[in-house]
Amino acid sequence: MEPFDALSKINDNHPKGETYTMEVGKMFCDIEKKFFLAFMILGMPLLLSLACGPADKENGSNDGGTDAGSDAASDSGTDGGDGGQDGFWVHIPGGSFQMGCSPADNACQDDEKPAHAVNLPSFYMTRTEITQQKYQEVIGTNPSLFPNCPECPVENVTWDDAKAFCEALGGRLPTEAEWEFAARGGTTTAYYCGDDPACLDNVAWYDPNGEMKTHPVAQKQPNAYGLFDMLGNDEEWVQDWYAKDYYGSSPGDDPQGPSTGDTRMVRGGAWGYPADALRASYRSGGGGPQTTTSNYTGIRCARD
Ligand SMILES: [Ca+2]
Ligand SMILES: [Ca+2]
Repeated sequence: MEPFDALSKINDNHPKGETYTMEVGKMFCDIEKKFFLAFMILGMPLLLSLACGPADKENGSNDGGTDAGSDAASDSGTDGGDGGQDGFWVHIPGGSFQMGCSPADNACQDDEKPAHAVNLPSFYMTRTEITQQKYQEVIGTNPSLFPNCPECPVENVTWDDAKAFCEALGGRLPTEAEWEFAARGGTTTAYYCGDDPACLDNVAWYDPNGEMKTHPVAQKQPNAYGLFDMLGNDEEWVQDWYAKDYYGSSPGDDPQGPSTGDTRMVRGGAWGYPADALRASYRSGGGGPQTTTSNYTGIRCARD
């Protein structure tokens, strides 16, 4: 199956679809009106409208705080403890959990099943999404499409950019399993705030409250591990390749994802996504090839 066919199939599964930059022309022609407008607002190419015509309503859309890390570079790799309230890295204890479709979740897609036991050694995760300011400090540029917001998560980065950034901090991208374990924070509900999406307003920026843009990190309530914006704001690149049926054959111990694939995973949903796409088990195969960029997709790092 061609990768783009696979993505189209995934799109069919999702209430609002998932569209990413497979080919520039295809992406922008497929884009939902709202996403299209976001680009327009950002001063992105007027010429796209000329090239593609009006956004296609039928095609659905992209499904798509204080920077706790302002002093992050200095403690990267050295914080052996749990990290204080202000720590850049948060210690995530090892343990076992059920990865995939939550017991009371009726919105799960096929790729979230079967739920299966996963065991992970301890690791560290960044308390927040990587901010524009932090990215600028470390890499020397800020590729973000949302301007004038240094405390907002960096976006418009490829998977390769994300990987390179984390490695520059002495870390790496989290595996998909680490991401979900960290996001759940010991919970077994669809969202880490419960099974009712009404709880999301307290913890996440997403379509109903996101106002079509990213927001400074750590303004909403953190999860049980003290991680902010695991759901919403920007979705986050993870290490793994995407395979729809991977959960049927995933090893139980520290799974690393399929050995190869066409698209990389992103997790957590974003500022413009519906509640369904912020579920802890939700898998977006629409992260796209690792050269894809979007103003939905940013970075969170892990390390051993
Ligand atoms: Ca996020
Ligand atoms: Ca999916």
